Amino acid sequence: MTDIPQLTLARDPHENEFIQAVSDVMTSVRPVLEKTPEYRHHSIVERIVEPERVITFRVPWIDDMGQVRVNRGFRVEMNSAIGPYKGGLRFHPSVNQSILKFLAFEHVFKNALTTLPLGGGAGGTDFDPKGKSDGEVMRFCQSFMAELFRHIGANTDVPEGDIGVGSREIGYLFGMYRKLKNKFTGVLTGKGLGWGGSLIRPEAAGFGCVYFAAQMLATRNDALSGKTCLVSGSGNVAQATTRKLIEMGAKVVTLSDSSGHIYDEAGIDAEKLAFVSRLKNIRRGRLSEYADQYPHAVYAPAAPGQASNPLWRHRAQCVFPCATQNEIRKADAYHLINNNVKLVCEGASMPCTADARYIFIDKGILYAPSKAANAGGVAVSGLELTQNSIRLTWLGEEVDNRLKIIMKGLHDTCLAAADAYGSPGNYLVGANIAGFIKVADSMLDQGII
Ligand code: NDP
Ligand code: 2IT
Repeated sequence: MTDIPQLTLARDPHENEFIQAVSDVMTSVRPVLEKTPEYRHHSIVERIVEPERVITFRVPWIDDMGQVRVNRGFRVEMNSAIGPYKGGLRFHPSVNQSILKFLAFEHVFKNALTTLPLGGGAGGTDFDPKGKSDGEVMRFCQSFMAELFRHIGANTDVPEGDIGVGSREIGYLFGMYRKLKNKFTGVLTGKGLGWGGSLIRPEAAGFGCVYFAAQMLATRNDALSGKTCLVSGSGNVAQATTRKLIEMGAKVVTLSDSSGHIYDEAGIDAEKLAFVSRLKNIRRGRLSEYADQYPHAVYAPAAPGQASNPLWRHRAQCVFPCATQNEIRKADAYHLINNNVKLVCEGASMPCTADARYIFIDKGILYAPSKAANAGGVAVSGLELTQNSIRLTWLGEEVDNRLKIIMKGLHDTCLAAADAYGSPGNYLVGANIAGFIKVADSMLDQGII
């Protein structure tokens, strides 16, 4: 706890996820702060942990029975030193200010690492889209945007999807923004291809994560081909990660949702993945149906309250947590190590607890923190904004090539920063230091604001 600015603890003692994210960055950047008195003199740390603005608002909507319901909406505008606030909207019952501050804080550094001019933000609501009709989701999104539209804009704050927000929700949100502002601008990313979206955006976080993993393995003269992989989640990031792993010749044996996981020893191939995409994206069903469709696969229900998750007890060389924060804990990390894991690459935001990530690093496992490994999503969001600005749509191949270049540059930047500050090969330290220096220097240049 000594690395967390005391003010953060004093002001927000219950914001556990935010404190975890701040502690992670501050522990890594300690040598930078020691070497750079200007940062201390200008209170960069004290300023960087305080959001520039937090907006909270009431979201009333009418359900299919005619009952009025009320949820809470948020947008955390964390830092705009290098560009408009940028980051996802999460719709999940667990959403609170701590989770959104952690996501927004992560975005400040992740977005800096992409090399694109993007600041950091995040938002969302405790509304649960699960089990709601399309009409209910649309009315909710319209009410949410009826307040949010005042605070966002293509040059101000540009939201995108996150957990529970996919193309359906972005469509309803964009439609309402356009109606309220009478403007067609790139105010949201993740838009449909027919109305300003970018090819490869839906796949970008997962593809980028696999490109990053391939780069890490290459530093040890190794490759993904032939590796057995565990993937968690079955949403946007998990599906794209699985697709790219299959394309690269790896074997993915697990997927999960919040109810449980499936283990398919034969491997999830392209046809089985297409079944999962239809199940999750169109029918919005539960992953347990996978084992009905493919009876050789085993379904295990989630075991909440236990110290470890049975998904991480399977043997694999490569692990891609792609569901949610803190899904790999200390006991899970030891299970994976005992099963000779070689690489852990975070598709989800902060999916490993601090204990778990330090175990991986201590044991010499290739470990990529989310702010580096899943930056492909926000990077292609930046490319979507570029295409909107120049009113052009690039070919998928062009976007994918740019994504590959960004992920390679990001990988090398992390290694170079880790090296320069005495932690060779440590991607966690490298990502935190490189992202921090870029934002801190921009803040210094722009004065006390
Ligand atoms: P989706 O909503 O598409 O999928 C989320 C998946 O995770 C679902 O399978 C969901 O299961 C599962 N899940 C959600 N919450 C929990 C929980 N509390 N416990 C167990 N499982 C859970 O979201 P995304 O794929 O977009 O996002 C997943 C992660 O990736 C998040 O951490 C997000 O921040 C990060 N990310 C997303 C990007 C994007 O562009 N969308 C980009 C970069 C990172 P169920 O269906 O049961 O809810
Ligand atoms: O966590 C993430 O990187 C996202 N949810 C995507 C954010 C974005 O603005 O593209």
